[in-house]
Amino acid sequence: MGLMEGKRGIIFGVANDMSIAWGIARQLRAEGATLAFTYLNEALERRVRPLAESVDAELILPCDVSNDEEIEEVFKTVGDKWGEIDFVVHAIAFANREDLKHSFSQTSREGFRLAMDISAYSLVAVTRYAAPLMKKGGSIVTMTYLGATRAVPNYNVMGVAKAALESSTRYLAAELGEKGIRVNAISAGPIRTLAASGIANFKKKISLMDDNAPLRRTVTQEEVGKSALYLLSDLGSGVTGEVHFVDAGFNFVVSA
Ligand code: 0WD
Repeated sequence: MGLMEGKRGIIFGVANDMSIAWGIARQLRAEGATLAFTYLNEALERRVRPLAESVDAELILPCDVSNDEEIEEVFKTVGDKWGEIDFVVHAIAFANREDLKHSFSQTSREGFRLAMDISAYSLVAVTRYAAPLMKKGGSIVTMTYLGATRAVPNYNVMGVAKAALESSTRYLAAELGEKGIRVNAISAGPIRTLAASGIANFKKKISLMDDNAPLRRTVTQEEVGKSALYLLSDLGSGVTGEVHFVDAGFNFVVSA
């Protein structure tokens, strides 16, 4: 019997087959989870729908997480169909490209607000609607990066948003622990995805891993998926409020 047999949950953040959320979804499905997916807009629906159908998704729903009504609607639809859920994957981030290109002090007020809203606040909003459906407890996983705690070149406003996301993870875990709901973040090494293409010199981040990470390489979507499986299944039952590094050990190396 699979680790996720009988568990149902929602995956936020698949944009295409390179997405980290897709790597997580495949691991969960392989262990028997029943899945729902959200997509940001119609353009992405064309990519997400066939992927979701290939893992027998029961629901494929639109959701722009900058809009509370859309988040509420997702959980209403899921609640009507399933009654309860066991897990949520939050793998969403956004910042204006200009705000990732120029120097950090040039970040606009609106760009700062936008990055915080979509990349950090959305976890709070999603959790608010998810928690009432986690009637037997549950597990929520979000995605972060080392740039939350260190000033990583070019990560800029996204690093600040990830710091807020990691702190939100701890506050949500502290609040929801008594309901048996766990909230954790995975800090992944650099992986080539659509979102990563917005970070200047991203290739250099990968080559730094090849030269300096203890495993002498970066990590894969599949490896992030395996750690998410641990945190979302009963294997992670004693773990909450953590930032779990899946970065080939780079976190403890002083970068060159
Ligand atoms: O190296 C990397 N790729 C790392 C990514 C290292 C460590 C962490 N992460 C994080 C990202 O910051 C993000 O939180 O992992 C998460 C997933 O990112 P990803 O898999 O790298 O990127 P991608 O495949 O682009 O998925 C992120 C998706 C969006 O894609 P685009 O590229 O269209 O912005 O987040 C979704 C969207 O599908 N998204 C939204 N979903 C709902 N509402 C919104 C929104 N407003 N904005 C973006």
